Amino acid sequence: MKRFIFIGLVVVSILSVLAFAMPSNLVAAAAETPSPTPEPAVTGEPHEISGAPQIIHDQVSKTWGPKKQILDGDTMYQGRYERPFDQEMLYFPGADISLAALYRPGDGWIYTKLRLTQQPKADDKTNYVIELDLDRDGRGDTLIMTSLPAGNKWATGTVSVWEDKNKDVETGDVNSPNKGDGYETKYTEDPEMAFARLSPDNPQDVQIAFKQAYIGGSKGMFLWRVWTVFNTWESTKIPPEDQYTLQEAGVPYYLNADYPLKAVYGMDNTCRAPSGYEIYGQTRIKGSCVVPAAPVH
Ligand SMILES: [Ca+2]
Ligand SMILES: [Ca+2]
Ligand SMILES: [Ca+2]
Ligand SMILES: [Ca+2]
Repeated sequence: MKRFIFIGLVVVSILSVLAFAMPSNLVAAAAETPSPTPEPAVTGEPHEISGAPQIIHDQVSKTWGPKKQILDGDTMYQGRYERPFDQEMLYFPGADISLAALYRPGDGWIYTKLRLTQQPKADDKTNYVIELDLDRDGRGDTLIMTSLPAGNKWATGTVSVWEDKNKDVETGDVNSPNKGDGYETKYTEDPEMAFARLSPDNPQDVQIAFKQAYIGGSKGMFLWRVWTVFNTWESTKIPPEDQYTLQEAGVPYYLNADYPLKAVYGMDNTCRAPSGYEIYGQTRIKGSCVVPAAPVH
């Protein structure tokens, strides 16, 4: 018995060390709340956000950003970006994601929050994006994009939804970009599929809600992550590793030979996290969040 307790303590200790060692990548899973079936189609606006979120932390670059560089969090071959800078390496804290949260309260909507390092404003010229990977192959399928929402009320006016119908997103890599057409098809089936607003509670948050029917209902499974992209980035040019090599893109690490940023600037994203299911240990999903290894039974 003592031996099992000892092993248990060792596992707990290792997990604690992992949790402290990797704060920018850690993903915390929230329990799913099953909703009643059959699921009625929702209409009207999303509601207030409730329940426990799943949270993805992202690198915050406010210390090094003003020095025209970053310390960590940008790995282009993994599709991970930390480039909230313009072409002159001027830092935009309102475009620097610090965390993302996703809520599935079971009311017909899925809610997401993007928390920026500073209150977002129109001068940031930034779009806020949630990317969905519906077949969970580690390649995005849909972008729900909004420019800066007008206010604290849910509205569709700033939102557009783009799909990769011809499935060419992330089929190349940074060494041989596929030069595809990204998320080329505008989704028009339901003009009220997604809403956005500024948070009524936290001035640093942009919120996006979309119908859970889009991901297959209350038990739907998908991978997700969030982006900020300057509004000069069309959905057809995302992700940028499909369009540019590392040399063309430039690098935000000061001592790197490819510093400073060149073609790929004005961009931040998070790692990818699963919703509705779990990933344990090693995964082949590109840019996946680091998750603790499965417990040994
Ligand atoms: Ca990032
Ligand atoms: Ca960031
Ligand atoms: Ca996919
Ligand atoms: Ca495409």
